[in-house]
Amino acid sequence: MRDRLQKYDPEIFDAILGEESRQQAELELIPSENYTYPEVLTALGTVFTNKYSEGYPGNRYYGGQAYTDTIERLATARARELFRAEHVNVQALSGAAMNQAVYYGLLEPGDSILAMDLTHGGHLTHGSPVSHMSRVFTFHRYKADASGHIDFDEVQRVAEKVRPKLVLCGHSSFPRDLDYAGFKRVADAVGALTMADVSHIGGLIAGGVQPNPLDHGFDVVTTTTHKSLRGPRGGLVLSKAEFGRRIDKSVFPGLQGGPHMHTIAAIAVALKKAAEPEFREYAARSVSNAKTLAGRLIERGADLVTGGTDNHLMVMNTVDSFRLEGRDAQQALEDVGLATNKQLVPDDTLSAQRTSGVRLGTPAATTRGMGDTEMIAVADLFVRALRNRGDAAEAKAVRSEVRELCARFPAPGPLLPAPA
Ligand code: DSN
Repeated sequence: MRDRLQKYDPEIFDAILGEESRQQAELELIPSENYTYPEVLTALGTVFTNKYSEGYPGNRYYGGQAYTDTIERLATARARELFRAEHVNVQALSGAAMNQAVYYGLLEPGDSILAMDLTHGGHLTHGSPVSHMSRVFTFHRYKADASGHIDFDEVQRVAEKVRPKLVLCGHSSFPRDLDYAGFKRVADAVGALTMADVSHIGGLIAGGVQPNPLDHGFDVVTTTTHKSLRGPRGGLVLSKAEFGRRIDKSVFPGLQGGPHMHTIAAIAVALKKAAEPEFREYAARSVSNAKTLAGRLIERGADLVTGGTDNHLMVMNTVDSFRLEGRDAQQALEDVGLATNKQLVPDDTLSAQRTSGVRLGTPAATTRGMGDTEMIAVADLFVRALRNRGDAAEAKAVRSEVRELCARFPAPGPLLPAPA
């Protein structure tokens, strides 16, 4: 099959090879990225991509659904069991779509949502002014203090003032555990629904190393499937049974047409993997690796937001640590084969294009099989790259050590060639 693509479209084929080689030779430290399983890649590249399946199992608009129904039923059953959810929707095409589906399904335009401040770890789809969601719903904010603690008396004061219909927690750059019981208390006091977007830590919850908001009585939990969960790109909406019908209708026909059945097949495979005992070890190691990486970075003089991490990610203030804007730090790290992303720090005074920090995490390095020893080595390479920015000989030496480390811990995937 690869031969046919190579012959027919060498430009695309070469780009695929280039990306395979890049992923193999560079170390992925962006906390939202991962290397998925070969079995997931196989399921993605199947004839399910040919099929239209609007509707839900047993109730579709087109014929020929015997096998699509099988995979969607398996995917939903596996997710229900893994996350102890009463209802699951597996059709959202991405994280943005899954969150929109919840807002539109459970709220009315103009309703208020109380969500985390974006520079403190919230997400674009939690009401960033540049997101269409902020034109439809009214977002209000809460923050964490410098240690990552959220003052629930203050959250409650804001909630009593703005009377939100939905209290939303969850993050894309917050390195600390969340107190779900605290959010639930605030929501109950003002009669609001509760939603947690656990996209970053979905795999850590599935692996049993982070609390599950559903166990604390949350109404809705959303998670993407391609981050710590190691599946294909997609979104799950997990909820109490009473909200299932409204959420399903909101996903289809409210927001989307035909679901991507090849992705749903691949999500089902990833969920089967996540239920295996090895996945619990993987999740635990992602967290222990992050703690080791954070500890070593701090020892080497780095300033981490909240002073460390409880999960798989950390945010480094690169201006305070290395007198470098996030944008420049990201570039210096990329030059040596360490992939991170520039990141706003709490109450950042720089723009999102410049930023005062970078975000890094361990899910992908952990998938490669790396442990504490490698995390210490990575922290040291990281610091060398930033301290010696502009020194070409040092950058070359660091790059070569990163490559050597990556070659010893190959990323999974049947199609990946060894790095040059
Ligand atoms: N882009 C994802 C992340 O990096 O956290 C969230 O959408």
